Amino acid sequence: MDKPGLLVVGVLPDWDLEALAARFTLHLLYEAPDRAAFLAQHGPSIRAIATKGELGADAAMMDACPGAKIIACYGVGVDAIDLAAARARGIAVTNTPDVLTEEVADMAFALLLATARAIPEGDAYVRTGTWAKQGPMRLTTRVWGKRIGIVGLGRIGRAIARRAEGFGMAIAYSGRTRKDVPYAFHATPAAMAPHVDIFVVSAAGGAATAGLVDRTAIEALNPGAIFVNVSRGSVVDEDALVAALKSGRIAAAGLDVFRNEPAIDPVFATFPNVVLSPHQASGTVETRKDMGALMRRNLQAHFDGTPLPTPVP
Ligand code: 8YV
Repeated sequence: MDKPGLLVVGVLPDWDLEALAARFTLHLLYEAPDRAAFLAQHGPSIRAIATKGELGADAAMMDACPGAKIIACYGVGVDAIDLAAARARGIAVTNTPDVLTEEVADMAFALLLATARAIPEGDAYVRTGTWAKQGPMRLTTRVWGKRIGIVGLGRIGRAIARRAEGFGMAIAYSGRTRKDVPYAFHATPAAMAPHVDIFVVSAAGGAATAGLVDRTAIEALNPGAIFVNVSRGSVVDEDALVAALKSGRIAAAGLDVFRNEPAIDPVFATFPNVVLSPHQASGTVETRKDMGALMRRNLQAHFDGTPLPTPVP
């Protein structure tokens, strides 16, 4: 019997492609020079779509693959998938929650430490021989014991908070609802901003949070604050963030996500006090293997007619 067609929207590790190829005929959209022509040619044989957090799936893709009744996302964020269009077409959507939570929280702390303690600057200082020529480097900023504010206390936000506890920090969070946690609650990022030294964005992306960290919130940050984003570029007013960096009002930023990835605003690369990361928070071998396995379990369950392990409601 022919294997069902699987549209692979973005690059996946070889170990995933090999495992998927055992069950599906793979159609690699990311290798197609002409997406529309590729979808017109292969769409009719596609029975499932494998996409990624940052790539998603739009209504046109769904219409080009009318036999696809599942979109399995390799990532927790489904903001780039047109969920209303999927629902209207009776297409199930799954994602990969939990398996990447701790990894993304690690990245938030990596960016926080890298910015506050100027790790890239120190690395260059040693590497270029400046240390030997000029002596000690400039002093940096303390992390432990500081006040941290987390925008979005979901799974990832809570994992960041757990790490912050280990650093002896005073923890605050903003979100739609107050949670049963011993941390200070603020209804909005703008209300939280004046009370923290370190501001970490970990809210889910999508229309509901677009521009949530607005100009008011960024202008309310304390002088010398450190800004970290491991969620989505869309959550932050990037122009306001750039203005705060240009004016020197905030000390530094550690950014894993941006608007217009991967062709991000080149201004970010001009700031010596910004640590840049290429949307890599879940990008360890261990976690990506877990994400791939969970995505495949969802696809398998769909074709077996058993309950999906992690459906998106
Ligand atoms: C990406 C992410 O999916 O989980 C998410 O929402 O943004 C990431 O984990 C990952 O980069 C795979 O492309």
